[in-house]
Amino acid sequence: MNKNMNTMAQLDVAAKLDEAARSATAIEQISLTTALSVPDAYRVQRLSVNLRVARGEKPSGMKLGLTSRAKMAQVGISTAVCGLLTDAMAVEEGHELPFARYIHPRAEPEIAFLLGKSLRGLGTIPEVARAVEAVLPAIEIIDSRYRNFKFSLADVIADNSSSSAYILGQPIPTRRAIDNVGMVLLIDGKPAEIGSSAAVLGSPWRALVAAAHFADEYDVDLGPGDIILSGGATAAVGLAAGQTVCLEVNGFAPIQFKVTA
Ligand code: OOG
Ligand code: MG
Repeated sequence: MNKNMNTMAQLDVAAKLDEAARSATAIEQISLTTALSVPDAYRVQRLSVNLRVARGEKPSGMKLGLTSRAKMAQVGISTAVCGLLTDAMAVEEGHELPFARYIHPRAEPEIAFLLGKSLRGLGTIPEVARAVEAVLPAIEIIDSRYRNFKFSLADVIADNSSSSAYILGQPIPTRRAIDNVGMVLLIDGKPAEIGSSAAVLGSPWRALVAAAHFADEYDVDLGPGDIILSGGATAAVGLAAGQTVCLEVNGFAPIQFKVTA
């Protein structure tokens, strides 16, 4: 096996993952048959998002993943990752999420940031905080394109870190403290996961610093209007058609959506 994939091989894998997402059909882990390094995987991720952009989707920000112990433990990987968001992944609060569009979707409670300025070159919490216009609660819907939701670090990065949809709550000015706020994810009115935003790297602000570093390393433009998802504060919850999913974050209006067939 080669040490580094060539561009054709990267494009091939990107197209395969893109098609798996479009057809909601699980595929075998790439790393089982192909030597995939982490830099290769980020390249594949970018190429697969480029396919979406070529179809008219607009980049809308970045998601951080595996930033809490609960998330790391759930998938057996303890390295933070990032993925790229597009406007087609945004689902309006109160709307419906069609289950048939996904393979095995899971919901997770997150804190999101709405940027007012570019993150380029910023490296500390006070610096990145000045680039933020508002903070919001968010539910991320992740959906691994791999069978049984099983993957290696490089596999999940190539698969755009399982990005599939996100639902944002009401934005609130950044003066509101978000370092340690209670978060409850309810399924049909019953608490399914309970946690705190502090589970995310000690504070979601650290995830924003990580986003700035990832953006510099992988040359991603993040600026006014873009959303940064800081990562699930608890384990993700598997969804089923018919459920009503609600996220309550202390100090914010609740977010709710229904999973339809
Ligand atoms: C990887 C994506 C992780 C998060 O918030 O930690 C993620 C996965 O769990 O499939 O989005
Ligand atoms: Mg997430």
